[in-house]
Amino acid sequence: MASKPPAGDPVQDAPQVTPPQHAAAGLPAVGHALRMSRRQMGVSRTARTLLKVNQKDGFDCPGCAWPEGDKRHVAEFCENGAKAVAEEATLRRVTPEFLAAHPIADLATRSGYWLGQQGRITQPVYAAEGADRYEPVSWERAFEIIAEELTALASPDEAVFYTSGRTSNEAAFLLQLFAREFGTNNLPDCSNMCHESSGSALTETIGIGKGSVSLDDLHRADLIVVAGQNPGTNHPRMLSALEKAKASGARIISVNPLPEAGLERFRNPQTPQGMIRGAALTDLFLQIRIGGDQALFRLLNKLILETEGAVDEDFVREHTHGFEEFAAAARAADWDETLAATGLRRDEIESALRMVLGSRRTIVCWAMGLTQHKHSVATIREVVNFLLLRGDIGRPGSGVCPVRGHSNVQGDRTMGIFERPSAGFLDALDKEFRIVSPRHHGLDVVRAIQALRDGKAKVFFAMGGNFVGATPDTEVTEAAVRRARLTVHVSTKLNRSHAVTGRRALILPTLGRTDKDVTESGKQFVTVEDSMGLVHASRGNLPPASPHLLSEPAIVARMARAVLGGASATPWEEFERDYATIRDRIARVVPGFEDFNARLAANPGGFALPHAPRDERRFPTKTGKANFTAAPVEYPEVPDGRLLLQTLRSHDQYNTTIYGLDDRYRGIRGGRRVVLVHPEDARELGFADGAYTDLVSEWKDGTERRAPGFRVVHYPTARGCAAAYYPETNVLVPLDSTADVSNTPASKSVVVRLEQSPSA
Ligand SMILES: Nc1nc2c(c(=O)[nH]1)N[C@H]1C(S)=C(S)[C@@H](COP(=O)(O)OP(=O)(O)OC[C@H]3O[C@@H](n4cnc5c(=O)[nH]c(N)nc54)[C@H](O)[C@@H]3O)O[C@H]1N2
Ligand SMILES: Nc1nc2c(c(=O)[nH]1)N[C@H]1C(S)=C(S)[C@@H](COP(=O)(O)OP(=O)(O)OC[C@H]3O[C@@H](n4cnc5c(=O)[nH]c(N)nc54)[C@H](O)[C@@H]3O)O[C@H]1N2
Ligand SMILES: [Mo]
Repeated sequence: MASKPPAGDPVQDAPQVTPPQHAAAGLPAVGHALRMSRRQMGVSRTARTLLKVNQKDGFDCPGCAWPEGDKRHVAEFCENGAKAVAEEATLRRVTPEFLAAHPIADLATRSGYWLGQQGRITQPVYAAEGADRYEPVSWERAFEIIAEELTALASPDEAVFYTSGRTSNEAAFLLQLFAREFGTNNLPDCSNMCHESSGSALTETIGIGKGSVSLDDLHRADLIVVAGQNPGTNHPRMLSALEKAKASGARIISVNPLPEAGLERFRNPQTPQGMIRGAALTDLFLQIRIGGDQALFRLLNKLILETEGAVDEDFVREHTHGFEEFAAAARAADWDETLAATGLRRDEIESALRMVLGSRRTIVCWAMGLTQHKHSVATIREVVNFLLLRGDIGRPGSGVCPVRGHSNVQGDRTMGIFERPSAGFLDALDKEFRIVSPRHHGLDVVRAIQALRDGKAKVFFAMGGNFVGATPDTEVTEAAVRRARLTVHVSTKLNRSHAVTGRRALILPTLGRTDKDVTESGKQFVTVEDSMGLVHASRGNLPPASPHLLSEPAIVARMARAVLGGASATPWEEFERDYATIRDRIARVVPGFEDFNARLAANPGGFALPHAPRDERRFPTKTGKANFTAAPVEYPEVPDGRLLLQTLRSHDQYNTTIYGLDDRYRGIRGGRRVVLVHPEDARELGFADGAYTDLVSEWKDGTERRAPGFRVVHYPTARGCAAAYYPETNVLVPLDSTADVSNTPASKSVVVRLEQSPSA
């Protein structure tokens, strides 16, 4: 299997390489953001829009899920937030004329970057069976087509409803309600590829699948461990929190195979001294081998157990379960094995231990570097063991901090976007709407692809996102989606998924976060939940990209009426007219949202959802306690002559949305087909810096997958490891290579060999 760079694309991929930087943000970042914004939006729209980002009367930044502090700056956004806003608020437009001139086969030759640059989609469009291009269609007809296909299914479980994490609470609540009234729990979401491993591990060990810290906790911590995360690019506003924590004496350990500029030094663009000098952030950099984290935390746990007085015995006795079994496993941890698994030196781990023992309040933050491996759930359980040992959950200044991706991915899950909902949630939903939700589990992302591939799923509906662009095993996935009878994408911008269609295909254009949303009953707002469980309103203020757009809640409501017709007693029309009526129902179904509308009105900055472990050291697990666990230690085995590849984000992208071709902090410009390899490994494998290679992944069933034409960059990553950008490398990730328990694609551990490109 091989994937070629897109052929019809005028954008040249010609990477230029300079040494990586050692600090993030500062003046260049601000300038870069404003240039990109002006190019997309012009000067006055840029000013009008950016001043509303993350303000109490403005909209929630469509970038990451990092929370806003209570004292907001006039400019409460970061470089990459500004890029996310510009991408959505752009003045460029994809019109029916554009789609008439570009058949679907032509769109399929274009890169994601080119597709995104064409602008906002302005009208609903349809590709009929056998048609070679999209044509305008009325909204009414579009919903009829969906109804035709959904009602023709042999079972509701032949339909799949995917959600990406930008969808508001209101739209997400309606979508899951519709799916369940229709009769399926097939509600996969981007979370299945993202923090599912965190959710699985945390639910089992502390009883709730969300982080336990607030911004204030971060500011008060003694020690912050940042493992498997690149906040300088993906959560830039987190750097301000780390800077503040450091100023009050916190220390920071970074655990990462790459030295990431943002974690080294931060030049805060919101303070004059920050712009000039900046603050050093990392005190200890543990340059770990990919996948070595479970071994590292296991050994630290053993060392804590062996240190007199280091364990918080009162906490362990009163609040935890399973200590003995865990302690026996931890005591068996082996130095040599750990050094081999992590690639670290003994003195580095000893320094880390000293910092841990010297801290009374420790927080561990993590993202995709911990969640996208085969043994990710076991790794995060070990992180929980580490915090439980010292009583670091449910105490100010300490706790677990999985840093979420999409701006409302956490809220969507809270609203019931989940293929394995709890019985309690479904009972409440059924009671409120007098329906009978299916109780059997639905399909997650990987299982949905398998079902499409095997002809068991026939209608694919996506509320946002870029399903074929973001999922693994691109060729398998694209072939699977092409088998569908109908594909429907609710989207703001064009992407790869619009070029990979079922027998019939619809694109339904929708309002984004920045767009004003006015219905018969007046101006509407929506709500979101950030990474720390704070719920707040989001109000767009720009005239919509086109008069033909519908909001996401309106699209779900109209689809529901078309599909369910008189069989549904749910007041879909009322929901479409007035989102407050949706919130009234959320208040009665979802715990923590009691008096939702009133609390929003009383708290313009938002309110915090309850979190039993954080608030009262209560752990709603099966044992009623916080659970220690004792999984065997795992780490990836890499055959000789092979590298372990992680697929990650550049500085100029938001997942599959490519803003530009630079990865400034890593010193890469003008191209994305690069592979970062340690100079010694590259030399051993016979690749000079600047040589071109194909990446060939090897999977245990003997299959190989190829991504051709990557420029080798000699780069200071951990030995034996390599890094290249997603989504170009998704073609290398086997569909069956997933995390145990969470089933998340293992896109951070792909065994590859380098093969000289025939063309080079
Ligand atoms: N600007 C921007 N912001 C974003 C996004 C974006 O694409 N662009 N995406 C959003 C989304 S959906 C998400 S989920 C987050 C993603 O945020 P991140 O998780 O920061 O994103 P990645 O680029 O995948 O980076 C993974 C990091 O983990 C490290 N890593 C890889 N493997 C390992 C390992 O085995 N162990 C350790 N300790 N570290 C490892 C990598 O070197 C890298 O620093 O960001 C969100 N915010
Ligand atoms: N190899 C590899 N694969 C990965 C990852 C990785 O690290 N490596 N990361 C994974 C992760 S963490 C995630 S979260 C997924 C992301 O998977 P997705 O969420 O599916 O992908 P995105 O690229 O964020 O989706 C972008 C599209 O969303 C649409 N969109 C943007 N705003 C809106 C809106 O307001 N409403 C609607 N309806 N549509 C909108 C636009 O059409 C845009 O093209 O990818 C995963 N895939
Ligand atoms: Mo994500």
